[in-house]
Amino acid sequence: MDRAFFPDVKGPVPFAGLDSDDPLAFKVYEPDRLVLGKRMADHLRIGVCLWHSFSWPGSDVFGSGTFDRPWLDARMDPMVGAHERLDAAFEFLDKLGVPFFCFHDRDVSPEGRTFAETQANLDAVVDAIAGHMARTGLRLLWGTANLFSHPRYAAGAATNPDPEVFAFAAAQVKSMLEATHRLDGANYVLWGGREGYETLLNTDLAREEAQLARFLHLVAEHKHKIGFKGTLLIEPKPQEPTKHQYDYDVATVIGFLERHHLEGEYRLNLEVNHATLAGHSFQHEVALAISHGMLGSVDANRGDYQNGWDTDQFPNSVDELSLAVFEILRGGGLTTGGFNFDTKLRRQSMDHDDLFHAHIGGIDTLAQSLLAAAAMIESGDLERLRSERYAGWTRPLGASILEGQAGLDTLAGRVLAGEIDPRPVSGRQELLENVVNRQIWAANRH
Ligand SMILES: [Mn+2]
Repeated sequence: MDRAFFPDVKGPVPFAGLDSDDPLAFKVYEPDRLVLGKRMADHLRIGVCLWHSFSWPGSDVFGSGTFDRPWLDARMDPMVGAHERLDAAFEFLDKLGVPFFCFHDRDVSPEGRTFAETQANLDAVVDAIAGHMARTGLRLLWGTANLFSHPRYAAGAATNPDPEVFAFAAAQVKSMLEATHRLDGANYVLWGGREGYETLLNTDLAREEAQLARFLHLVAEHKHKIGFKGTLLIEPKPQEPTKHQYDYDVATVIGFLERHHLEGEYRLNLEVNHATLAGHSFQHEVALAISHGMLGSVDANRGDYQNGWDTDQFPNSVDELSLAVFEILRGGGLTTGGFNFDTKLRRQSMDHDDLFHAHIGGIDTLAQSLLAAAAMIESGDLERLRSERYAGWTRPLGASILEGQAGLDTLAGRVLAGEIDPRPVSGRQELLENVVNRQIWAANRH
């Protein structure tokens, strides 16, 4: 495209502070601001996805696209469209001023009549992406392969009853893993796509689990073979598009990985709304992943509590997100991961600038959550109260139990002798909730 797709935005979007009423300025996100001794941008490592924002026309199951995305026009040569899309996407990324982006193979590059043609299309598009990256300084947070849109994947990819589909998916992941390596991606994500089932009447659960484990071993082997240093990530989700997705939630995926000796090769990409759909808080999923050393990256898009599907909305609640960011900071922060906006505009948000308003608001929500979480860490109140709660386990009785010196006989004998007579103590939940709120409300004073 010769002309700008977002002519009304000069870019990069500036930081203007809370007193500014400029809708095209950040109110909180200030990339170079130091938080706990580290740049805000380096804490958050924000990325934008190319699929929902540039490859989705705003369609839903009841209606066709509402967005102006000229490169999606079916009458256009798909490779011409692919390049136009990249021009618009990198104009957006560059003007927004974020460091990272993410993409699926099929969302940037069309499928050809043969796999060889598909591969040639992807190679050409990856060449163009490399050029845009060199020009703008943008980096790839992660790449992934779309193993769910084409009809061949209707019954899953790795878990398909037909091994030819498994083989086709393997070829596609090999290709996209190598493209991600070439673009120096920080991670590679395997989202479960359609790895799940619609009905148990035609499904062999044990067989499908074994197939999925084999697939993930093949991917890890190829990663080492080509020397890719990024992190392999699995993204838990409980349902949609299938009735039951195998990567249900953090606990399920960790159990699966350990059962198949894959826990050393994979970490988790956690999405806010996938936690909601699984019946968990996002804080729970983050805390559980961190407690197992398995947190990889975050998809910051949220759902809607009044419905049960994946709305992929932009984050807008500091109250909720700050608790998850607190867990991340307490766990040492993100390493190769980041906060990706796997987010969709609402279907009526059809102005070009709506894409900016959505991302600016989401990024400011993340930045404010970071400030609140950092204040919770700095005050030390939460850590101190939690440590006090478990203090008995550092004293002789607790230590003797954990170290295996005290069996049931010993413990029962001491209880019988009246040496041990525990008194209930307060969990102080409301006090703790007040501590959190005070830090959220005060975070901007620092
Ligand atoms: Mn996601």
